Amino acid sequence: MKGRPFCQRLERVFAETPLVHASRTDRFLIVSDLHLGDGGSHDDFRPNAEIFRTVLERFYLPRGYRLILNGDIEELQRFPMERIVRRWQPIYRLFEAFAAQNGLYRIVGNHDRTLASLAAPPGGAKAFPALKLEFDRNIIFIFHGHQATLLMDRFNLLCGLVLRYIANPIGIKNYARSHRSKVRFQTERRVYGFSRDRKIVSLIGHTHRPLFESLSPLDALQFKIEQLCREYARSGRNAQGQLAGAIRACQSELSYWLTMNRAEASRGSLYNRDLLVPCLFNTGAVIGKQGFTALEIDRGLINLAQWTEPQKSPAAAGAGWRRPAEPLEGSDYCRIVLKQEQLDYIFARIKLLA
Ligand SMILES: [Mn+2]
Repeated sequence: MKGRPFCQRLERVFAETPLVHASRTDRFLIVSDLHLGDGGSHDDFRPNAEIFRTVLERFYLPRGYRLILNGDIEELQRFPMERIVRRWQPIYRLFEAFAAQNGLYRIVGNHDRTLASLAAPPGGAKAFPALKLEFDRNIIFIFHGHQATLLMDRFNLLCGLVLRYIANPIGIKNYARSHRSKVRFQTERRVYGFSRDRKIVSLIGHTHRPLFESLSPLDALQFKIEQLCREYARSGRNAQGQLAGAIRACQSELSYWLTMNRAEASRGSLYNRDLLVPCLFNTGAVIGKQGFTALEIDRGLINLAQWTEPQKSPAAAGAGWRRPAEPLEGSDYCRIVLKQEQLDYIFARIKLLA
């Protein structure tokens, strides 16, 4: 893989990114892909604007989290900056509050790439190509992810434009969808290989698909169901009733994630060829269909959190196999920790397995 253009590009970004030292008491919130627009019906951010603003202002800001915006914050391919800034004043004030109180880092994506040339983009932090967090010589490399598939993405954009303005036959639409899924798969596989070779953690966005320890929620649920079935076979009658309930809850959550990601349904895990190394994480997108996902680095732990309205997600029920959803006081929203692990344990496995 070394020597390929994408690899040289990632290598260069990696080498040029300065280290930010972090400690076991630090808290970081990492989000990506807000795609802020002009507030009109083509603005993808609009449906989640309220949940995003409320949760950041009432949960993460008062708890001292530093905010890392990992790319595609503004949708500059479709809207001019002035209109975005005018429409989303409350969001920019929130970014400024993080910058003033806790700390704010901005990383560019493919839809807001031009920000890197501004000395002070709106929100109060200069934008960089990437960020490296260092915990005792272990590195978490945070970047948007498009660098792994630049050319394919450009082709994808062209394809999208052709679809929007010129052609509309069903054949081409299906082709575009399968192409997008191929690009996403390739982005993940390339970044996975890059981080495994360097024995680091990479934390990306861009594909809009959450990943934790290199697994999607779908992969993780399938493993969980297998593990519960094994436990069921070993257990007595009393425990079996409870386990059967937990298995049913996992199954209903599995079908929820399948409807959320139809493209995923047709294909299995990305990494079944090798031993799985937990070196790739993805925040998912803020413009999710029912709430949003984010990664939290919380005093030595890393969490994949989902924020949603309780009635909208089967995971919120918990059903005896996962901690129950925590409501955010004074709002209709709740936080569900989908996955959680000790950073030390992740670094140790990468060192041993990669
Ligand atoms: Mn992107």
